[in-house]
Amino acid sequence: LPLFERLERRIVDGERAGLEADLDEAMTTVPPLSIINDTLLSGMKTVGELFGSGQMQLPFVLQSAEVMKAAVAYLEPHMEASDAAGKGRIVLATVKGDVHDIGKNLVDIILSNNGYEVINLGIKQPIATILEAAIDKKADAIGMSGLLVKSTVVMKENLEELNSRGVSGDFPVMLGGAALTRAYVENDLTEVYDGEVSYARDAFEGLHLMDTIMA
Ligand code: B1M
Repeated sequence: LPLFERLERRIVDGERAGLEADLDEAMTTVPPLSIINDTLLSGMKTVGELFGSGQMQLPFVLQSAEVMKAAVAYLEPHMEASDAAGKGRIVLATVKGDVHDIGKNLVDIILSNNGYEVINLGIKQPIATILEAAIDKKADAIGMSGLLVKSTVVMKENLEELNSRGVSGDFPVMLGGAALTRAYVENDLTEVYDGEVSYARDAFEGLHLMDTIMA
């Protein structure tokens, strides 16, 4: 297979051996971020479709996720970081009950490489922990990620909790993840939250939103 098809195939097949050599070769022609966005993510999309239609079992999805994570970790040091530093601080977490973290970690990488300080709390984080970190670190915003449909409900509950703790004015909230839609966030969740809440389709929109929040 040609290089980029082979790389995409590696994600789908969960094939780790020789990954770094292929990534090195790919980086001679395109920047690391394009490799992630144009090649690796379309492999993950295929994985999602295969799993969703019952053609792929969970352990294989996990293997694909491991290869995806290894690839992103390998590419990250090669990414261009902006000189701007200290643009703002965000607490980032995958919500309670949800283990998906590849997208959240991409958001972390993009924000960190563009001058933001990211406090990445990891997966399955209850809102109490997220809020505690946000207060403790004097964060400028809270970011929540979640890929399960039930996580969209958790996000709504989290926003209600922030309201009832009286901190909605302190923390603009950015939400993202495959199960969310812009309409749900912009219609239903803005109704719920007394502060600012916005939807990011991908990590770059997340960066753009942070720039807007900090402007
Ligand atoms: Co899961 N899983 N999974 N899974 N998994 C999905 C989400 C699913 C859609 C697959 C499917 O059925 N087609 C489905 C959810 C269905 C639903 O809720 N209706 C599903 C399921 C069912 C499950 C389990 C329940 C399976 C089971 O146990 N029976 C289980 C969940 C356990 C739990 O959470 N409690 C489970 C487990 C797993 C693995 C562990 C095997 C693995 C995760 C490994 C890991 O993350 N460390 C996994 C994977 C890999 C997937 C799919 C295939 C791929 C997800 C991914 O990494 N995509 C996924 C299919 C899909 O999403 N269509 C699926 C790549 C990633 C870069 O995209 O995270 O969307 P994403 O991030 C994007 C944007 O959304 C955005 O930026 C990123 C791009 O730039 N973004 C943000 C994300 N967060 C953001 C936050 C922001 C801003 C932007 O600001 C704060």
